[in-house]
Amino acid sequence: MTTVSQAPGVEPDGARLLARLAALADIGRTGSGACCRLALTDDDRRGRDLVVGWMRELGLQVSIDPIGNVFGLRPGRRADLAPVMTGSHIDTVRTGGAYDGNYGVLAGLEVVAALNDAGVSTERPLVVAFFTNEEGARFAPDMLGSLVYAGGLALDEALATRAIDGAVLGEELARIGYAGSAPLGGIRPAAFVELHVEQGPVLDLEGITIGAVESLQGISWQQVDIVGQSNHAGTTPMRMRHDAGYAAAAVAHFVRALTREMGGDQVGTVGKVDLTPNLINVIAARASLTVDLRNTDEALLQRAETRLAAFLDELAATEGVSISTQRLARFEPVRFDPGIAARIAAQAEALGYTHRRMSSGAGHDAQMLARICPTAMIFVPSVGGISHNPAEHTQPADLVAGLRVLFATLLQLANE
Ligand code: HGY
Ligand code: MN
Ligand code: MN
Ligand code: MN
Repeated sequence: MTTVSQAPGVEPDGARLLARLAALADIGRTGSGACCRLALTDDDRRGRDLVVGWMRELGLQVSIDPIGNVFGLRPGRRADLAPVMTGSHIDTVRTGGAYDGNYGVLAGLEVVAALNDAGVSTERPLVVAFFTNEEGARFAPDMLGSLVYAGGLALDEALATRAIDGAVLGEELARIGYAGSAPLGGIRPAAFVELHVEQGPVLDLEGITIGAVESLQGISWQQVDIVGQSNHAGTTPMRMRHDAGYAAAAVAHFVRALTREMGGDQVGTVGKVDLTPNLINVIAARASLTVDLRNTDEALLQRAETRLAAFLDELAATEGVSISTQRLARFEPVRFDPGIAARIAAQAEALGYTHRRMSSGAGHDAQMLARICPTAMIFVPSVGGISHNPAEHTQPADLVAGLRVLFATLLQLANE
């Protein structure tokens, strides 16, 4: 595969990227140093306004669709050709780091800035995008904006989604001024490449700079609601309890034991537990918790879901509580485009970076774009594999390496 640079001598500016990353990371900064811009909050709006401002400074044609996805288009020599798109998200979890999502969007803007500075045009238009509510931390499912864009979720159903704080998605979108009118799915890319920090330990442990991401594991999110009976913590004999707090803890223990028993790629997380009345001397009347199960193999993921359902039935009977579940997200494992993954690996090789093929443990907008066009991802190492944590860090040299591979890969695709 030829990897002759389409713009010899043109280099993206790593320092400019790092400066933009620092500026964006300051929006929604918490006392503990985290980056907190939950989807469609005022902090998310401030982050969106900053990035849209940069898009306009770069001369991009900005369009916003009805679910708040934002696209910045740089015309190519051939307006009749479908664009090459890159991008990610800028909403964060509550304990977000500086790079999750932000890095892919701002690296895309740096590719545009470098081409503008050098006066280099491309055959195809280039688009840099950021998608609404990738994290799914405030509104479920995750990757909601790119899922609607790819036709996997009806717009009206998405707009009616209720947040964990009770807000309605469509109302929040209008409130922050990002309920756009551009035709949904109006921009149909010829290819999509997402640059992202790995958020896991593989590249860092192996001392490898670039991941050419070929696949992404399946994701199952559900909410489990348990109704027991509040009672006095001191007077109620153990045999008479219907303890929703104990039942919630039993679910978390089961999920951990299930992952141990299944082994392989199976992971499971109970990340959110709310008890009512949540008081020291009251047996919990109700518990609401979330279970996140993931596996690279669809059949195994289904088996994990079935095992959990059977355990919940058994727990309800033995503890004398009622248990109901609600599916919050369910995505099958995704295989990305081998041709694009190969281009990424070849560009990394040509630029002299160590690289390997790999799968993604995290969900990404790319898994939705893969439904409508050839798609793959570029990973760079996360120090210690830490993410969704203010300690999230990637060495500047690795951030620049990912930027350079993205630059070369987009240029190659935009001139094919
Ligand atoms: O949960 C995920 O993997 C993604 O960050 N929303
Ligand atoms: Mn992300
Ligand atoms: Mn994330
Ligand atoms: Mn993600």
